[in-house]
Amino acid sequence: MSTPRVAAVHDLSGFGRCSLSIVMPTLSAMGVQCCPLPTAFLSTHTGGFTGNTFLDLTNQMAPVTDHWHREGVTFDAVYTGFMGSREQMTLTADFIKTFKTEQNLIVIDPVMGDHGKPYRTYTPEMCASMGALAAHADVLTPNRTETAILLGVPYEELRLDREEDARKWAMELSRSGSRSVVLTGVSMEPDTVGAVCYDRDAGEIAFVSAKRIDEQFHGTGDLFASVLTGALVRGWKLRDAAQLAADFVSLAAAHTAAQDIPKREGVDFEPLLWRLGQKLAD
Ligand code: PXL
Repeated sequence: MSTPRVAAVHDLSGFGRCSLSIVMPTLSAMGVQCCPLPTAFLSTHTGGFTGNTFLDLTNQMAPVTDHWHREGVTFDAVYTGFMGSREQMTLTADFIKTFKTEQNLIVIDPVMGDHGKPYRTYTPEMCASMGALAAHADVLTPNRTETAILLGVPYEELRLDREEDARKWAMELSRSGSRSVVLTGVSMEPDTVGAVCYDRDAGEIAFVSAKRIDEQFHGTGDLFASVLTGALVRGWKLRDAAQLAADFVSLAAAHTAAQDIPKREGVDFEPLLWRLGQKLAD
Protein backbone atom coordinates (compact mmCIF):
# COMPACT_ATOMS: atom_id res chain seq x y z
CA MET A 1 0.00 0.00 0.00
CA SER A 2 1.38 3.46 -0.85
CA THR A 3 1.49 5.92 2.04
CA PRO A 4 -1.97 7.46 2.45
CA ARG A 5 -1.99 11.26 2.38
CA VAL A 6 -4.26 13.50 4.45
CA ALA A 7 -4.71 17.27 4.20
CA ALA A 8 -5.28 18.60 7.73
CA VAL A 9 -7.04 21.96 8.00
CA HIS A 10 -6.72 22.94 11.69
CA ASP A 11 -5.07 25.62 13.81
CA LEU A 12 -1.58 25.26 15.24
CA SER A 13 -1.37 26.01 18.95
CA GLY A 14 2.18 26.15 20.25
CA PHE A 15 1.53 25.11 23.84
CA GLY A 16 -1.28 22.99 25.27
CA ARG A 17 -1.82 19.94 23.12
CA CYS A 18 -4.63 20.24 20.59
CA SER A 19 -5.31 20.42 16.87
CA LEU A 20 -2.18 20.15 14.67
CA SER A 21 0.15 19.36 17.58
CA ILE A 22 -1.94 16.19 17.99
CA VAL A 23 -3.04 15.57 14.39
CA MET A 24 0.45 15.55 12.85
CA PRO A 25 2.29 13.17 15.20
CA THR A 26 -0.71 10.85 15.41
CA LEU A 27 -1.09 10.48 11.65
CA SER A 28 2.66 10.07 11.22
CA ALA A 29 2.74 7.30 13.83
CA MET A 30 -0.03 5.57 11.90
CA GLY A 31 2.01 5.54 8.70
CA VAL A 32 0.01 8.36 7.14
CA GLN A 33 1.46 11.47 5.50
CA CYS A 34 -0.07 14.61 7.00
CA CYS A 35 -0.07 17.82 4.94
CA PRO A 36 -1.03 20.65 7.31
CA LEU A 37 -2.89 23.75 6.23
CA PRO A 38 -2.68 25.79 9.46
CA THR A 39 -5.58 28.22 9.76
CA ALA A 40 -3.99 30.24 12.57
CA PHE A 41 -1.04 30.16 14.90
CA LEU A 42 -1.86 30.62 18.57
CA SER A 43 0.57 30.73 21.48
CA THR A 44 -1.76 28.36 23.38
CA HIS A 45 -5.23 26.89 22.92
CA THR A 46 -8.16 28.98 24.15
CA GLY A 47 -9.13 26.89 27.18
CA GLY A 48 -7.36 27.28 30.52
CA PHE A 49 -5.02 30.08 29.38
CA THR A 50 -5.69 33.82 29.11
CA GLY A 51 -4.18 36.33 26.71
CA ASN A 52 -3.19 33.89 23.97
CA THR A 53 -1.73 35.35 20.76
CA PHE A 54 -3.65 34.70 17.51
CA LEU A 55 -1.96 35.02 14.13
CA ASP A 56 -4.73 34.70 11.60
CA LEU A 57 -3.60 32.73 8.55
CA THR A 58 -6.89 33.04 6.67
CA ASN A 59 -5.20 34.97 3.86
CA GLN A 60 -2.93 31.98 3.21
CA MET A 61 -5.74 29.49 2.72
CA ALA A 62 -6.76 30.29 -0.88
CA PRO A 63 -3.14 30.66 -2.15
CA VAL A 64 -2.17 27.32 -0.55
CA THR A 65 -5.26 25.65 -2.04
CA ASP A 66 -4.43 27.06 -5.50
CA HIS A 67 -0.77 26.11 -5.30
CA TRP A 68 -1.46 22.50 -4.26
CA HIS A 69 -4.09 22.28 -7.00
CA ARG A 70 -1.71 23.64 -9.65
CA GLU A 71 0.91 21.12 -8.54
CA GLY A 72 -1.60 18.30 -9.02
CA VAL A 73 -1.50 17.20 -5.37
CA THR A 74 -4.18 14.67 -4.38
CA PHE A 75 -5.35 13.50 -0.96
CA ASP A 76 -6.87 10.29 0.38
CA ALA A 77 -8.68 12.40 2.94
CA VAL A 78 -9.31 15.99 3.91
CA TYR A 79 -9.64 16.27 7.68
CA THR A 80 -10.84 19.53 9.24
CA GLY A 81 -11.23 20.72 12.85
CA PHE A 82 -11.18 23.94 14.90
CA MET A 83 -11.98 27.08 12.88
CA GLY A 84 -11.10 30.69 13.74
CA SER A 85 -13.80 32.51 11.76
CA ARG A 86 -16.72 32.09 9.35
CA GLU A 87 -14.48 33.12 6.48
CA GLN A 88 -12.17 30.21 7.30
CA MET A 89 -15.11 27.84 7.07
CA THR A 90 -16.00 29.16 3.60
CA LEU A 91 -12.37 28.79 2.49
CA THR A 92 -12.26 25.28 3.96
CA ALA A 93 -15.39 24.40 1.96
CA ASP A 94 -13.61 25.73 -1.16
CA PHE A 95 -10.59 23.56 -0.30
CA ILE A 96 -12.86 20.51 -0.02
CA LYS A 97 -14.57 21.26 -3.34
CA THR A 98 -11.15 21.57 -5.00
CA PHE A 99 -9.79 18.25 -3.71
CA LYS A 100 -12.91 16.05 -3.42
CA THR A 101 -12.84 12.94 -5.62
CA GLU A 102 -15.09 9.88 -5.94
CA GLN A 103 -12.70 7.86 -3.79
CA ASN A 104 -11.45 10.16 -1.07
CA LEU A 105 -12.94 10.91 2.33
CA ILE A 106 -13.92 14.22 3.84
CA VAL A 107 -13.71 13.91 7.63
CA ILE A 108 -15.16 16.90 9.44
CA ASP A 109 -14.69 17.25 13.16
CA PRO A 110 -17.13 20.11 13.84
CA VAL A 111 -15.08 21.44 16.78
CA MET A 112 -17.25 24.03 18.58
CA GLY A 113 -17.39 23.21 22.27
CA ASP A 114 -17.57 20.74 25.11
CA HIS A 115 -19.47 20.09 28.35
CA GLY A 116 -22.58 21.84 27.02
CA LYS A 117 -20.88 25.13 26.10
CA PRO A 118 -19.31 26.55 22.93
CA TYR A 119 -15.59 27.46 23.16
CA ARG A 120 -15.19 31.15 23.99
CA THR A 121 -14.21 32.17 20.43
CA TYR A 122 -17.28 30.54 18.82
CA THR A 123 -20.10 33.01 18.07
CA PRO A 124 -23.64 31.78 17.20
CA GLU A 125 -22.95 32.82 13.57
CA MET A 126 -19.82 30.64 13.51
CA CYS A 127 -21.80 27.72 14.90
CA ALA A 128 -24.35 28.16 12.08
CA SER A 129 -21.53 28.23 9.51
CA MET A 130 -20.09 25.02 10.98
CA GLY A 131 -23.43 23.39 10.12
CA ALA A 132 -22.96 24.49 6.50
CA LEU A 133 -19.38 23.15 6.44
CA ALA A 134 -20.58 19.85 7.91
CA ALA A 135 -22.76 19.39 4.82
CA HIS A 136 -19.56 18.42 2.97
CA ALA A 137 -18.69 15.57 5.33
CA ASP A 138 -18.42 11.93 4.36
CA VAL A 139 -17.69 11.29 8.04
CA LEU A 140 -18.80 13.68 10.81
CA THR A 141 -17.36 13.33 14.34
CA PRO A 142 -19.22 15.56 16.82
CA ASN A 143 -19.31 15.25 20.60
CA ARG A 144 -22.53 15.68 22.54
CA THR A 145 -22.22 19.50 22.77
CA GLU A 146 -21.53 19.83 19.05
CA THR A 147 -24.44 17.52 18.23
CA ALA A 148 -26.77 19.71 20.31
CA ILE A 149 -25.54 22.82 18.46
CA LEU A 150 -25.74 21.19 15.00
CA LEU A 151 -29.25 19.83 15.59
CA GLY A 152 -30.50 22.86 17.53
CA VAL A 153 -31.52 20.69 20.48
CA PRO A 154 -30.95 21.77 24.13
CA TYR A 155 -27.87 19.98 25.49
CA GLU A 156 -29.76 18.51 28.45
CA GLU A 157 -32.31 16.91 26.12
CA LEU A 158 -29.63 15.22 24.07
CA ARG A 159 -29.13 12.13 26.19
CA LEU A 160 -26.57 9.57 25.17
CA ASP A 161 -27.04 7.04 27.96
CA ARG A 162 -29.69 4.94 26.23
CA GLU A 163 -29.12 2.98 23.07
CA GLU A 164 -32.31 4.13 21.38
CA ASP A 165 -31.51 7.83 22.00
CA ALA A 166 -27.93 7.51 20.76
CA ARG A 167 -29.20 5.77 17.61
CA LYS A 168 -31.78 8.45 17.02
CA TRP A 169 -29.28 11.33 17.26
CA ALA A 170 -26.74 9.55 15.06
CA MET A 171 -29.40 9.02 12.40
CA GLU A 172 -30.50 12.66 12.60
CA LEU A 173 -26.91 13.76 12.13
CA SER A 174 -26.53 11.42 9.15
CA ARG A 175 -29.09 13.43 7.15
CA SER A 176 -31.24 10.50 6.14
CA GLY A 177 -28.25 8.18 5.99
CA SER A 178 -26.30 10.26 3.49
CA ARG A 179 -23.15 10.70 5.64
CA SER A 180 -21.35 8.54 8.18
CA VAL A 181 -21.37 9.71 11.78
CA VAL A 182 -19.24 8.94 14.80
CA LEU A 183 -20.95 10.61 17.76
CA THR A 184 -18.69 10.56 20.82
CA GLY A 185 -19.51 10.72 24.52
CA VAL A 186 -21.97 7.81 24.47
CA SER A 187 -22.04 6.09 27.86
CA MET A 188 -24.51 3.37 28.75
CA GLU A 189 -22.60 2.13 31.80
CA PRO A 190 -20.88 4.26 34.43
CA ASP A 191 -17.40 2.85 33.83
CA THR A 192 -17.29 3.01 30.02
CA VAL A 193 -17.52 5.71 27.38
CA GLY A 194 -17.44 5.49 23.62
CA ALA A 195 -19.29 6.36 20.46
CA VAL A 196 -22.24 5.45 18.30
CA CYS A 197 -21.22 4.95 14.67
CA TYR A 198 -23.49 5.10 11.67
CA ASP A 199 -21.71 3.68 8.63
CA ARG A 200 -23.32 5.11 5.51
CA ASP A 201 -21.70 2.54 3.21
CA ALA A 202 -22.65 -0.52 5.26
CA GLY A 203 -25.98 1.04 6.34
CA GLU A 204 -25.20 -0.11 9.91
CA ILE A 205 -25.20 1.34 13.40
CA ALA A 206 -22.57 0.11 15.86
CA PHE A 207 -21.53 1.03 19.39
CA VAL A 208 -17.93 1.12 20.57
CA SER A 209 -16.73 1.73 24.10
CA ALA A 210 -13.62 1.76 26.27
CA LYS A 211 -12.80 2.24 29.94
CA ARG A 212 -13.89 5.66 31.20
CA ILE A 213 -11.20 7.80 32.82
CA ASP A 214 -12.86 10.25 35.17
CA GLU A 215 -10.56 13.19 34.51
CA GLN A 216 -10.97 15.31 31.36
CA PHE A 217 -7.99 16.58 29.38
CA HIS A 218 -7.65 19.02 26.51
CA GLY A 219 -7.16 17.49 23.10
CA THR A 220 -8.91 14.16 23.59
CA GLY A 221 -11.47 15.03 20.89
CA ASP A 222 -8.66 15.90 18.47
CA LEU A 223 -6.86 12.68 19.38
CA PHE A 224 -10.01 10.60 18.81
CA ALA A 225 -10.74 12.13 15.39
CA SER A 226 -7.07 11.87 14.33
CA VAL A 227 -6.85 8.15 15.16
CA LEU A 228 -10.19 7.57 13.44
CA THR A 229 -9.02 9.40 10.29
CA GLY A 230 -5.68 7.57 10.25
CA ALA A 231 -7.35 4.17 10.55
CA LEU A 232 -9.94 5.01 7.86
CA VAL A 233 -7.30 5.97 5.30
CA ARG A 234 -5.40 2.83 6.23
CA GLY A 235 -8.51 0.96 5.06
CA TRP A 236 -10.17 0.09 8.37
CA LYS A 237 -13.96 -0.13 8.64
CA LEU A 238 -15.69 2.72 10.47
CA ARG A 239 -16.56 0.74 13.59
CA ASP A 240 -13.05 -0.76 13.89
CA ALA A 241 -11.50 2.67 13.39
CA ALA A 242 -13.80 4.11 16.09
CA GLN A 243 -12.94 1.26 18.49
CA LEU A 244 -9.22 1.87 17.96
CA ALA A 245 -9.76 5.59 18.61
CA ALA A 246 -11.81 4.94 21.78
CA ASP A 247 -9.20 2.50 23.12
CA PHE A 248 -6.30 4.82 22.38
CA VAL A 249 -7.96 7.88 23.95
CA SER A 250 -8.79 5.84 27.06
CA LEU A 251 -5.19 4.61 27.28
CA ALA A 252 -3.78 8.11 26.82
CA ALA A 253 -6.19 9.62 29.36
CA ALA A 254 -5.25 6.95 31.94
CA HIS A 255 -1.58 7.63 31.30
CA THR A 256 -2.13 11.41 31.64
CA ALA A 257 -4.13 11.03 34.86
CA ALA A 258 -1.20 9.09 36.35
CA GLN A 259 1.28 11.92 35.54
CA ASP A 260 -0.20 14.70 37.70
CA ILE A 261 0.41 17.43 35.08
CA PRO A 262 -1.82 20.53 34.68
CA LYS A 263 -4.95 19.62 32.71
CA ARG A 264 -4.56 22.54 30.34
CA GLU A 265 -1.34 21.00 28.98
CA GLY A 266 -3.52 18.41 27.34
CA VAL A 267 -3.54 14.67 26.88
CA ASP A 268 -0.04 13.17 27.28
CA PHE A 269 -0.19 10.80 24.33
CA GLU A 270 3.30 10.95 22.78
CA PRO A 271 4.86 8.12 24.83
CA LEU A 272 2.07 5.81 23.63
CA LEU A 273 2.22 6.45 19.89
CA TRP A 274 4.42 3.42 19.29
CA ARG A 275 1.51 1.26 20.41
CA LEU A 276 -0.71 2.79 17.75
CA GLY A 277 1.92 2.07 15.12
CA GLN A 278 2.11 -1.51 16.39
CA LYS A 279 -1.69 -1.96 16.10
CA LEU A 280 -1.57 -0.86 12.47
CA ALA A 281 1.34 -3.16 11.72
CA ASP A 282 -0.57 -6.21 13.11
O1 PXL B 1 -9.22 20.93 20.98
C1 PXL B 1 -9.98 21.83 20.30
C2 PXL B 1 -9.30 23.14 20.12
C3 PXL B 1 -8.51 23.35 19.01
N1 PXL B 1 -7.87 24.50 18.80
C4 PXL B 1 -7.95 25.51 19.70
C5 PXL B 1 -8.72 25.37 20.85
C6 PXL B 1 -9.41 24.15 21.06
C7 PXL B 1 -10.20 23.99 22.26
O2 PXL B 1 -10.20 24.75 23.18
O3 PXL B 1 -8.78 26.37 21.71
C8 PXL B 1 -7.22 26.81 19.43
